[in-house]
Amino acid sequence: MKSRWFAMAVSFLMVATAPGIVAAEVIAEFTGTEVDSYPGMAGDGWADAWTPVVTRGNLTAAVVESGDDLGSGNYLDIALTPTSATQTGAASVSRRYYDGIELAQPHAIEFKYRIDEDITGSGSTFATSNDRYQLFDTASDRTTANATCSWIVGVYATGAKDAGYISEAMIGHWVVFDGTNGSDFVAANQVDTTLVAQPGVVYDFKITIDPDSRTYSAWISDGTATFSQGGLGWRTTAASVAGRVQFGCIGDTLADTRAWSMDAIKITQVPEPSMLALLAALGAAGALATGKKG
Ligand SMILES: [Ca+2]
Ligand SMILES: [Ca+2]
Repeated sequence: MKSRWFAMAVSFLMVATAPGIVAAEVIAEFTGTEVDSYPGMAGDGWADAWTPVVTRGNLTAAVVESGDDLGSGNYLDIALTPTSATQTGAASVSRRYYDGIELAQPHAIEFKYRIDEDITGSGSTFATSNDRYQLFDTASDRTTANATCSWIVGVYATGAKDAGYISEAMIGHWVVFDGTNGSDFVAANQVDTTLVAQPGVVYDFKITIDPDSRTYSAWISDGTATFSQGGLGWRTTAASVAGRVQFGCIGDTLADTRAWSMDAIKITQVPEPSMLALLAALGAAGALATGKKG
């Protein structure tokens, strides 16, 4: 009895840890290698280099070397200044992951992110519906979110409340989108994390995609306070995620400067809940069979 359970557990673990099922990791740490710099190049699970997307603006993106401000060595420092006095400027950096990550299977996207602009001070230019930070997945390289997004995380200004994008309580907070797979970008489809987006604070993110239910979970921490919620609906009607990580922003005047730092991007396949349950059941059965507790 004991040996049969042992053999089953061993064979199951061999399957579970086989290449392509659990093992893959796609990473951006800005270490300076050909693949892992900025803009970098295709390789190590990335389909291409980082793609800067800019509309009416100057985008600067530079690797800060040997800095440890975000807690993970080199990091990427980004800023946008609009170049039109009459129209909105916008920019993002975008990269597609594909190799080793099954987009149709659950996977997690982790990263560190810090806003480097005073968005709350009395002289702040972060004020209108066209001032925002937005992190998301879409079907094409874009500056900001649209209807093809699966997950969306953002920080919005007072004007976004007036435009109906967020509620008043969400102004200046981290906000996550909770759509209905074809839903509008309106306050009713947003969730207030209650985490204030504080300049200079490093936030850790973990977005976990569940393609079966076309939902995602969001976990955000400032090192002390944590937001965590699952079952967040995608915005897109698509059956699968696009497989992009995109970090974008908008500014609406020449006086605006959006600025942020980012690092430690890690995309991993995660075991399906059914697989975890099976592993747990095997572990419990194995413990019973060997007469051990715990
Ligand atoms: Ca790094
Ligand atoms: Ca502005």
